[in-house]
Amino acid sequence: MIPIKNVSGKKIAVMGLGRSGLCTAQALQRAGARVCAWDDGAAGRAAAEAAGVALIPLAEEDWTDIAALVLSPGIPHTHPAPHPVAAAARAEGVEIIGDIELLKRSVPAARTLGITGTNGKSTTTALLGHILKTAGAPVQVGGNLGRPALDLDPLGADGTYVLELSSFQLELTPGGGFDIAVLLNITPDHLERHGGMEGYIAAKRLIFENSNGTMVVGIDDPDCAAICAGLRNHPHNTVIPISATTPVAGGVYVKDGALIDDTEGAQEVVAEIADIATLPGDHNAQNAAAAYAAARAAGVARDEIVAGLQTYPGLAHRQQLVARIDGVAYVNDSKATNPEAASRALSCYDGIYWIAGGRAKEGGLGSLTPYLPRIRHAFLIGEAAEPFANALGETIDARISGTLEAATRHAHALVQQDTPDGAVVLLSPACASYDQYPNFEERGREFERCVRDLPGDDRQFYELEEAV
Ligand code: UMA
Repeated sequence: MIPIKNVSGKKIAVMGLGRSGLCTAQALQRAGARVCAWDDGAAGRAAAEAAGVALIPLAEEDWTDIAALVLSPGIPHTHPAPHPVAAAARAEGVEIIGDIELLKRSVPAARTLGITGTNGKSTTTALLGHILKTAGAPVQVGGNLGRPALDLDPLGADGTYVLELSSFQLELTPGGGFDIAVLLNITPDHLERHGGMEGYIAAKRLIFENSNGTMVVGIDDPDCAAICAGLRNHPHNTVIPISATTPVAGGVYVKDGALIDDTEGAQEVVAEIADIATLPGDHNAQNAAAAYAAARAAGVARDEIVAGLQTYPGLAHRQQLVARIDGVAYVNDSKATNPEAASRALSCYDGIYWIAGGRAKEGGLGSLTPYLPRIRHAFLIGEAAEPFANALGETIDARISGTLEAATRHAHALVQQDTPDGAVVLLSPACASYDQYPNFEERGREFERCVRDLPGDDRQFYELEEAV
C-alpha cells in the first residue's frame, strides 16, 4: 500500500467504496487522515464497516473543514448530472480528486507512466509492465487495469509505476505530469459521462496535462492524429507518433507485420510482431508500437524490449490462449463484452468456432459483418442466443447451446468432426456476462474449466504469469 503524503490530520471525504475507494479510505486512514466515507450501495458500506472505515452520509455533511473529496472513477461529477456529493464539494470549493492524483502526489521521486486510449490500454499497460520487469526495473502495474493505484507497493526513486488510466480517472487527476504519457486511440465511448464526444476527447487529452516528458500518440484515428499534430507544433514537446499500419517519420510503426523504429530516422526493423502469438491483429500492433516507444523513452535497450515483447504472456480473458487440443486452439476472449471488441478477435483467426452471447448491448451485430466469413459455426449462449441466431440468419451456421459448458462441448465435438488443424474455438461473446455470471472474469474462468474437461490425445494447456 502506498504511504500517502501530506494528509495527516486532514479531514478527507471518500465517496464510493468499491475496489479503488475502499483502498483509498484505508490508505488515507493509515496515513493519519481523518476519513469520512460513503457509498450509496449497501455492499460498499458493508465492506467499509468490515474494514473499520467510518461511514457518514456525505451529501448532508458540513464541507467547510473538508480538505478534499476523493471520488471513485465510476461516480459522475459533471455529466449526465453531478452526484450530490460532488455537487456539495464543488459548491464549497473543495477539490475533487481521484486515487491516481493521490498516488502521484505521494511518489514524486518515482517515475510514472500513464497509458490511455479507448481500446488496448490494458494490453499496452501489461505489456509495458512486462517489458520493464523483464529488463530488471523495479516496477508496479495497476490503475484501471484492476489493482487500485494506492494498493501498489511503494518504490524508491529508481521505481516506475505503469498505470492504465480511464477517461474517468484522468478527469480526477488534475496535476497530470506523467513522465511518459501514452494515448493509443479514440473512438466514441462513455459519452454520457463526458457530455458528448468533445468532452470525451478533452478527458483523454488530459494524459498530456503538465507533462514535460515523452508523449507517445497513436495517429490511426482522426482525433488522435489531430492531437498528435497539435503536440508536435510545440517545439519543446518530445512526441513519438505511433501507427499500426502507416509509416510515420520520426515514429514507431508496424508495416507488414514488422515493428519499425524511425525515432532516429533510420527505419530499423526491431521485431516481427506478426510472429508473436500473444499479440495477434492490427490492434495489438498498435499496442506493441506504443509499448516499444514508451519503453525506449524509459531508457530500456532495444534488445531488452524485444525480449519482453517475445515473452509477453498475454492478459487473462483477452484473446488468451488457454489450450491446444488435438490441433485446435481454445481462446478465451471473455473481455469482449460488445460487438466491436469481438470483431477485433474475429479479425485475427480463420476457421473459427465462435461462442457468443450473454446480455446484448444496444446497436446490433453490424460491426461483425466483415468477419462473418471467418466463422465456421456459432454456438450461442444466454439471453442473446435467440436474437443473435435471428440476426445471423442464413449467413452462418449457428446453434443455440444455451450455456457455456454446452457450447464448449458442442464446439469441440464439431471441430473434431470437421478439420481440426489450425481451427480456433473462440469465446468472444460480444455481450455482457451479467445474465449468467457476476462478471466477465468469472465467465472466462468457467470457459477455462470447460476446456480442461474436454477429452483429447494431445492436450497442452497454457498458464499466464502472475497477474501484473
Ligand atoms: N457508487 C456510489 N454512487 C454512485 C455510483 C457508484 O456510491 O452513484 C459506488 C458503488 O456502490 C460502488 C463504488 O461506487 O461501491 C464503485 O466505484 P467505481 O464504479 O468507481 O468502481 P471501483 O470498484 O472503484 O473500480 C474502479 C474502476 N471502475 C470504474 O471506473 C467504473 C475499475 O475499472 C478499476 O479497475 C478500479 O477502480 C481500480 O482502479 C473498471 C472499469 O470498468 C475495469 N473501467 C471503465 C472501463 O475500462 O471502461 C472506465
